[in-house]
Formats: sequence, structure tokens, C-alpha cells
Amino acid sequence: MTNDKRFYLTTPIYYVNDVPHIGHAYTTLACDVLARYKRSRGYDVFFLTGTDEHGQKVEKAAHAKGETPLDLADRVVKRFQALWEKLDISNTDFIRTSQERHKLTVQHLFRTIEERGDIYLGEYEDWYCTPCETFWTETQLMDGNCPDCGRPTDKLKEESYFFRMSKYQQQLLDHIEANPDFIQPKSRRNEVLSFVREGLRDLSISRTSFSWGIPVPGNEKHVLYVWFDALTNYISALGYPGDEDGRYATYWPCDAHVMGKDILRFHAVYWPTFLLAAGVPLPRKVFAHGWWTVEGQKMSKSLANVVEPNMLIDKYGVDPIRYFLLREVPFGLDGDFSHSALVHRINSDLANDLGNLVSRSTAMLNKYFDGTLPAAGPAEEIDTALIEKYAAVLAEVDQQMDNLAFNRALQTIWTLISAANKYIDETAPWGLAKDPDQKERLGTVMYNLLETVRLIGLMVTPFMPETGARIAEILGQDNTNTLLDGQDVWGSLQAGQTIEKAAPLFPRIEKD
Ligand code: ME8
Repeated sequence: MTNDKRFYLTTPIYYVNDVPHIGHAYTTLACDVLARYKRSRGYDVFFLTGTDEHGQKVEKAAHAKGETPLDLADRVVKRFQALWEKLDISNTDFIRTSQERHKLTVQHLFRTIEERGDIYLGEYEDWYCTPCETFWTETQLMDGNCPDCGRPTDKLKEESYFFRMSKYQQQLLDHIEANPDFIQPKSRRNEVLSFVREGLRDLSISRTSFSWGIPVPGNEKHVLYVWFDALTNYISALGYPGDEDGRYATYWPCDAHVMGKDILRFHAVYWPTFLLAAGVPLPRKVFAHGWWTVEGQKMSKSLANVVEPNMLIDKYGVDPIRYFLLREVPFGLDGDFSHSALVHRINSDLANDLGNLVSRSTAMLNKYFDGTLPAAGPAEEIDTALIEKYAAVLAEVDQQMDNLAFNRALQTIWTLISAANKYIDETAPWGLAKDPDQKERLGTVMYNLLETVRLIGLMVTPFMPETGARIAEILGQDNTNTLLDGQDVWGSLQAGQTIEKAAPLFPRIEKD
């Protein structure tokens, strides 16, 4: 029996030869927001991230530093984990491909596919790009270099195990065609479709030229290809094939594999064909987001423009960074990171729109009612419009979050913030306060305003958990109130509640 109130989502597992940068933070953050949103809507969420530790690239990086690959991995893993903590990432598990649980699953998957006749021993001769951990045929090369990254490739000739990927071409095409939402966004789906239609070759899935990897069961001269190894993390973390704690049965198939467009092909072609061959159900969705450039340029070590997330968080605070990254660029498209755009967003959307709404509302309540929330009296048309606006916004946000349209969900929430700010201007509480006969009307306005603030707080919580918690605290709500589910009903805020006058949530930032 399937429980549709469960949700499994994954980030890529990051290579440990590099330290985390804004690109890694972006994917992980998007998944975190989705995980938090789904939890808040009552889903049982399993949110997985981790590190990809095997392969030639990591082995080379470790040797260059004079350490073992595992020492390198241990060191870099700590940096990823510390960053995720600092960024308020709420992952359920963290998988490292050097873990024994992972190795067991990878070897099991290999054996399963081998027993079903889709792995054979052959000889490999092709061009290999180590930075991309990808093989290319002679004709795919661009001037002898990797067509993806432009760097030099090496000719490799070695005995290798092959996976009969060609056999699954039609089955994969049928699946993609029958499931329009399987690969998103649409433009990327079309790219994958044309790639698959051009024909799938059998895939070399083992190496003998280095040893930092998971041994091929029964032939320890070979280690498994790093992508065969890495992709399997999505089921090894669930305990596949054993299922002692029921994780696999509960959460597989995965609801969303999220990654950058650079590695979509591995997730939308290799991974599904491995699973088809092993008789494992396919994930429901594979979503590729765009790439960030920095101040108009590609991020690269040689340009020394790699944006370091720790530094950004220290300077601007964690919630503004979380907000900016998801608000600035539609998820799925490329975007540019610039400090001036960041400062602009913080000042206009956070300090002005949201921050001012919270301070104005709580200040007025304190001025007119000593901070004690009055009950709402009869609703006028303008009140009903605000309440209806909230219901419409929530329904829209729900849909947008299902489509991973984070920037649109934020825009939608911000229409409610604007509506609330406009409600203040139009009801003019300062005018009502001058007339003792309007005391009840003033109370109604204050109630509606603070109730809107509470609901906005709930909706921004997945994006900005600290801000959501702060708004709840200002309104005297306990932490359980930061959950939308069950609390999403208009009118849950209790009259008689004491509400503090809020200090500014987001200090304005001077441009330079
Ligand atoms: O590819 N903009 O790991 P990786 C946006 N280990 N996102 C970016 C980015 C940028 N400029 N740069 C990186 C691997 N990313 C494999 C994955 S999964 C089974 C194995 C993000 O450390 C984006 O999500 O190179 C991209 O897909 C990922 O980092 C690549 O991380």
C-alpha cells in the first residue's frame, strides 16, 4: 500500500576534491526548502544529501596533497556538514560513498544486473575526461578536448565490465514519453529525449587503472565506475536491498532527484537504465536546475571568483541568503550572482515589504491596545477580500511548490504581503484610533492584520526558518505553530494574546 503523504527527495552527492561553494549550497538549499514545505504540509519527508568520495578525480587530488583519499574525504566532508548546519539544512541522512552500507548496496546492484545478463566483460578503448569523470568517443571530442569542459582527455584502453545500456533505449524512451513530468524542466527533457533517440551505447562500468573505488564483486582487479557507484547512493541510503527499518519500502520510488543541469544525463539516462535492468521502480521526477555565474562570469578557481557561502552568511545572515538564492532566479534557468542584486533584494523585499509589515502591525497593536490582541468584530468587504486573498495565495503556493517553482511561490507570498500593507493604508488605523466609536472596528483591523502576519510567517518559514520562528515568537506562538498543516486556517490566532512590538527583522544594508 502506498502512502501518498510521504516524500523522498535528494541532492546530488558532492565530490570531496572541492570545498563547498555557492552552487552546492544552491541545490541543497532548494531541496531543504522543499523538504520543509512538504513537512509543513503533513508529509513524512526523507531528505538525503551526502558526498561522492570515490574515483580517479578524488584519488588524484588526494595524492597531489600527499594524503590518502579517505583522509581527504574525512576532512572535506566536515566542511560540507558544517556548511549545511550553518545554512539550516534539515537533511534526514547524510550518505558517504565510503561507508560500508553503501558498498554493500552497490555490489548487490552490480550482481543483480549481472545475474540478469546485462553486464559483460569486454575491452574498452576511448577518451576519458577525468574532471568530468566521463567517457567520450573520438567523434564527440572538440579539438581533442572534452566537449563539456574543454579540458584535455586521455586515451584509455583497458579490460572493462560493460552494462548493456543500449538494450534499454526503447524502454527509457517509452517511459519518458509516457511520463511528461519525469524529467523537468521541459527544455531539458527535450535535450534528454534527443540524446536518447540518437542511440545509447553500452556503458563501461569498471576500471582497472586505479584502485580508489568499490571492488567489482568476484573480480577485485576492477573497481566500479564512479557514476555507477555514486548514483546508487539514492537507494543505499534507504537500506536497499535489505529493509530492516522499512526505509526502502516507505520512501522508494524517490519523488524528486534534484541536481544541476551539468549532471542531468547521468540521472535521466544512466540511473533509470540501471534501475530498469535491476527491476527497481524508477524515480518519479528528475529536476535539473540552472547554473550560477558570478558578476557575469563563470565561477572558477582561476578567476578567483568562487563565492564562498560561509562568508556570505556571516556578512548578510542566513535567511537573506536563502531568500535571495531562491527568489532571484527561476529554478531551472541560469542566473547571475551579484552583491548589488543581493543588497537590493534584502532592502526592498525583506526590510521594506516584510520587515515593515511586521513592525508597523505590532507597533500599532501596542500603541492602540497595549499589545493585547482584540477579537475580530463583523467583517467588512475589505476584510473578506484579505481573507480570500490568503486562501488563494496558499492554494497557489502549494501548486508552485509542487512544481519546484520557488521564485514564483515567493512572488505569490509577497502579493499577500503587499495586500496586507495596502490593507493598512486603506483602513488607516491611525484615523480609526482618533474616534472612540470606532474602537471595535480598529480591533477588527488589528486582528486581521496580525492574523495575516502569522500566516505569512508560516508560509515564509520553509524559505527562512529563523525569520518564521521569530515571527511566531513575536506573536506569542509556540514552535509547533510554525507548521502550516492544521494551523493554516484563518482565525487560529487567539484574541487576548500578548504580542510584542517587533524590532526590525532585517536591518537595511548600505549599498557599499
Ligand atoms: O557532479 N551553479 O558532484 P559535484 C549551480 N559527484 N549549481 C552548481 C554550480 C553552479 N555554478 N556548481 C555546482 C558531482 N553546482 C557528482 C554528483 S550524484 C549521484 C553525483 C551544483 O561536486 C549542482 O547541483 O561536481 C551540480 O549538479 C552539483 O553541484 C555538482 O556537484
